[in-house]
Amino acid sequence: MASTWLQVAAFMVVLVAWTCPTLVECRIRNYKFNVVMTNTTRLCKSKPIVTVNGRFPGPTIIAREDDTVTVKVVNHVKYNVSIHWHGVRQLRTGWADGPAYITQCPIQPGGTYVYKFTLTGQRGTLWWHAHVLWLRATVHGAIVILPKVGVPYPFPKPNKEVVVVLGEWWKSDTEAVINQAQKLGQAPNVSDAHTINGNPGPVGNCLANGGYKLQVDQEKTYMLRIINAALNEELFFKIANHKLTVVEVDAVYVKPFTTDTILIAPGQTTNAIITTTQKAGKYLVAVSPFMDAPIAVNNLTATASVHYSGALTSTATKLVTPPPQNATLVANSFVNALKSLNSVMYPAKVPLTIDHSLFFTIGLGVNPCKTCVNGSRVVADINNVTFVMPTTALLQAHYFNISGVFTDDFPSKPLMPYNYTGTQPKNFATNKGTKVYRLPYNATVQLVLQDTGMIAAESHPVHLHGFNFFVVGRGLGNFNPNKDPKGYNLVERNTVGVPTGGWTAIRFRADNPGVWFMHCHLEVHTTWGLKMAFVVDNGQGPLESVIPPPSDLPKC
Ligand SMILES: *[C@@H]1O[C@H](CO)[C@@H](O)[C@H](O)[C@H]1NC(C)=O
Ligand SMILES: *[C@@H]1O[C@H](CO)[C@@H](O)[C@H](O)[C@H]1NC(C)=O
Ligand SMILES: *[C@@H]1O[C@H](CO)[C@@H](O)[C@H](O)[C@H]1NC(C)=O
Ligand SMILES: *[C@@H]1O[C@H](CO)[C@@H](O)[C@H](O)[C@H]1NC(C)=O
Ligand SMILES: *[C@@H]1O[C@H](CO)[C@@H](O)[C@H](O)[C@H]1NC(C)=O
Ligand SMILES: *[C@@H]1O[C@H](CO)[C@@H](O)[C@H](O)[C@H]1NC(C)=O
Ligand SMILES: *[C@@H]1O[C@H](CO)[C@@H](O)[C@H](O)[C@H]1NC(C)=O
Ligand SMILES: *[C@@H]1O[C@H](CO)[C@@H](O)[C@H](O)[C@H]1NC(C)=O
Ligand SMILES: *[C@@H]1O[C@H](CO)[C@@H](O)[C@H](O)[C@H]1NC(C)=O
Ligand SMILES: *[C@@H]1O[C@H](CO)[C@@H](O)[C@H](O)[C@H]1NC(C)=O
Ligand SMILES: [Cu+2]
Repeated sequence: MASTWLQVAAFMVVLVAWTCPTLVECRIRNYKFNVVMTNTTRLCKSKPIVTVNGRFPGPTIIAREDDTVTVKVVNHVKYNVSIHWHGVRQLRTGWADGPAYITQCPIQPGGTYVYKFTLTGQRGTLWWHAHVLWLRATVHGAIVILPKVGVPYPFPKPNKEVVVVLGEWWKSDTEAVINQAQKLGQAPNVSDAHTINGNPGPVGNCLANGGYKLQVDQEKTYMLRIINAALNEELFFKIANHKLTVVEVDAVYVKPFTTDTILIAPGQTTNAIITTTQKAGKYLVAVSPFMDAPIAVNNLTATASVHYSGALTSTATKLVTPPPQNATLVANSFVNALKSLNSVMYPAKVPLTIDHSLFFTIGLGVNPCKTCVNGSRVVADINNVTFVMPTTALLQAHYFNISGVFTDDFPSKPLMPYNYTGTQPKNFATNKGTKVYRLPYNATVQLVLQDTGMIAAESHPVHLHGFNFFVVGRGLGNFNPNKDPKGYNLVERNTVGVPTGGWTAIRFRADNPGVWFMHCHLEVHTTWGLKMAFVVDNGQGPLESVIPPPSDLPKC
C-alpha cells in the first residue's frame, strides 16, 4: 500500500499535519488547510489565485471507511470561505457539510473552523471544494476513501492508483468574471482552458507547458480516480489506444464495464482502470467539453500523456480524437452503461415504496433588472422558484428555531403545468424565495427532475447534499408517469446529469436529519438560483437527531 501511495505523493499529495502515514490502525486523520493566495506561472497568468496550502489542485485527503476526519481551515484571504466535502454523507453532522449560508456562515478573513466528520459506509473517490462565491475554481482537491483494513475491492487490485483532477482555468480572476456577468445580467465568460491535474497541456499561448505526464510500466493496471472539478462544463475523457474499465462512480461500486470515453459532469467522480498493454511510447489523454445545446462553452481540449517507461521522448506520440462537443450519443451510451454493483456485500437499497412523490422543473428564466444591459437578467429556478440566499445559515435557523429565515412551502410540483420541453410560456419571469421542502425522518422520496426549454434546454448536473440517491430512470421529452417507471434502471450516486430537454428520476430515503442543499453543479446556474434545500426533521432520540453545533461554528 505504501508504495502505491508514494506514486501519488510524487505529484499530488502534500499533507500538512497528517498524523497517520501508514493507513493501518488509524481512526482519526487530522489535516490543516491554509487558504492562501498563490502565484502560479504554470498557466500563463501573473495574478495570484486562491488555493489551499499553495497547491493547485489542492491536497488529497486519504482515509479509510469509518475513519473520522478533522480539517482545520484557516482563512488567510480577503474572501469569505467555506469548504464542502462533496459526497460525504455527513450523517447528523450537517455543521460540517460546508455550503455557505445553508449549513454554516462562512469563515471570514482571519477566521478558523474545524470540520469534523466520519466516513460511514462509504469507500471510493470523492472530493472537496470551496462552497461560496466562485472560489471552487481553484479551491478543490480529492478525497480518497480506502476500504476498511482487510476488505478487498470487488475487482482485481490495481498495481497503482492515481488521482486525476479535471478543471477549468480562467486567465481573469473568477470573482471578476461572475461579478461582471451579474452586473450585466448576462452569461459569464467561458474559461480559457481545461486542465488535467492543474495543467492544460499545450493550448493557446501556454506552449511552454508539456502537460501532466503519467509514467507507467508495461503490463500493469492503473486505477485513475477521475474528478470533474470544472465550474461549468461536462467533460469527455479519453486515452489513445487504451480502454477504460469503470468500476466505481461517486464512491459507489458499479458493475464493471469497458468504454473508450468517459462522460463526467461537474461534481461527479469516476474510478476507471487501464491496462498498459501497448508498446513503449507516449499516448495522449484528451479532455474536452460535452454540450449539446446552443450554449457557449470553452471548446479547447486539454491534453496529458501516458508515458511508458523506456520510451524516448522522441518516440512517436499516439494521438486521440475527442468526441465532438455535441456527441449526445457518446454521452448517452456511457450513462446507459452505468449500473450499481448491487451485490450481496454492496446491495442497492433503493426505496420500493414512496412517501413523497415530487416533480421539479429545472431551467432558466428572465427577470427585470433596471441596471442590467437589456433591462433584464438571466436567472434559473426550480419549480419557478429562484432561490434567494439567506443571511443566516438555514441549518442554524432550523436548529435554533429562528423564524423568518426560510419558509417550508417549496412546491412539490409546478403550480402552472405546461409542455416543459415543447412551446414555452411567453412569460419567462420567476418567483424569488428562500423556500425549503420539509421531510419527516426516514421518509422515502421519488423526485423527477424535468428540464425545461426556457431560453434553451440544457443538461443540468444536479447534486444533492447529505444523501446518495438512486437514479431510477431518465428519458427525453416530458416524464410520463404511466409509461416511464417500467424502464427504470439503477445506479447510486450524488450528482446526476438531467439530459438536455429530458428528465431524470431519483429516489432516496431521508435518513439523515438536517438541512441539505440541492443544486445544479454548473456554478453559473447555482449563482442564478437553480438551488433549494430539504429540511429533514429529527427522528426519535439522539441517534436520529442533528448533533449540537461545534463551539467554533462561524457566525454571520
Ligand atoms: C505574486 O507575484 C507578484 C509579482 O512577482 C508579487 O508582487 C506578489 O507579492 C506575489 N504574491 C504572492 C501571494 O506571492
Ligand atoms: C469577458 O470577456 C469580454 C470579451 O472578451 C472582455 O472584454 C471582458 O474583459 C471579460 N471579462 C473579464 C472579467 O475578464
Ligand atoms: C440583449 O439584447 C441583445 C440585442 O438585442 C441580444 O443579442 C442579447 O441576447 C440580449 N441579452 C440578454 C441577456 O437578453
Ligand atoms: C471554438 O470556439 C471558437 C470561439 O467561439 C470558434 O471560433 C471555433 O471555431 C470553435 N472551434 C471548434 C473546433 O469548434
Ligand atoms: C454536431 O455539430 C456539427 C458541427 O457543428 C454538426 O455538423 C452536426 O450535425 C452536429 N451533430 C448533431 C448530432 O447535432
Ligand atoms: C426548537 O423547537 C423544537 C420543537 O418545538 C424543540 O424541540 C427544540 O428544543 C427547539 N430548539 C431550540 C434550540 O430551542
Ligand atoms: C410537447 O411538445 C413537444 C415538442 O413540440 C411535442 O412533441 C409534444 O407532443 C408535446 N406534448 C404534449 C403533451 O402536447
Ligand atoms: C413563474 O412565476 C412568475 C411570477 O409569479 C409568473 O409570472 C410566471 O407566469 C410563472 N411561470 C411559470 C412557468 O409558472
Ligand atoms: C425506516 O423505514 C423502514 C420502512 O420503510 C423501516 O424498515 C426502518 O426500520 C425505518 N428506520 C428507522 C430508523 O425508523
Ligand atoms: C462575509 O460574511 C459575513 C457574514 O455573513 C458578511 O457579513 C460579510 O459581508 C461577508 N463579506 C464579504 C466580503 O462578502
Ligand atoms: Cu444547470
